[in-house]
Amino acid sequence: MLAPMNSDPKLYAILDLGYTPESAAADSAKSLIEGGADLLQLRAKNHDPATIRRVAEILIPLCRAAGVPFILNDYPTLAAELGADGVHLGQDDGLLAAAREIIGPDKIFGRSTHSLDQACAALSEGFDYIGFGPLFPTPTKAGRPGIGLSDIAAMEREVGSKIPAFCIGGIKRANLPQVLAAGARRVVVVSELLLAENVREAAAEMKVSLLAWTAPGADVK
Ligand code: TZP
Ligand code: MG
Repeated sequence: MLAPMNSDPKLYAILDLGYTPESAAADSAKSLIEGGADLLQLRAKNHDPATIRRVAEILIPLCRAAGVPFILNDYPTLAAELGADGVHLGQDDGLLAAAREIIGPDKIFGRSTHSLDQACAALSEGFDYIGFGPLFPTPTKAGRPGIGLSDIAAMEREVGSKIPAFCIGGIKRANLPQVLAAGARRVVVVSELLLAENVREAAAEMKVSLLAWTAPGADVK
């Protein structure tokens, strides 16, 4: 059964095979989920489809059991075959309509955006959520400059008020307060969690900060 996105997702974790070997994928995913990840994405750049399929088949039951949507980065056809809950598309990964045609309409579709204009375009196209960043340069997405924090508030007003908008890129426990103070309400985190000594505790720490800062009635700047 499809796991829907909860109504107020805060922490979107990516299990990136560039950081986590296949042998550790299940343990890392369990820790991310136990730590409070609201969505889990499998990101596997430069891995063969057989590996992606194998890892996805381990992660999907873990996500299902926890009611956490499983999102596949790229590969709409594979996402459809695997029964993923959704697919995440970059700017160069084609139109939403094409992915919908492949996977079906009732899934979760996310788009990476790198500017306010792209965020607005993804909203208009009909995406269910966006990623917005990278806020800071990050080795996880090497070669892409950080867009900084200055557009977060406008993006939240124009897009984040209508669909979940997750800030991404170089977000750590140490700079999360700064990101939240700039207006972010949701984040995607990769290396900070996957490289943490204790993945579950690192995720839980970030989730607590996100919930505390953005709780209804909280003094959100
Ligand atoms: N898209 C924009 S930044 C990024 C992606 C996939 C990587 C973020 O990774 P990290 O390790 O949390 O900086
Ligand atoms: Mg992509």
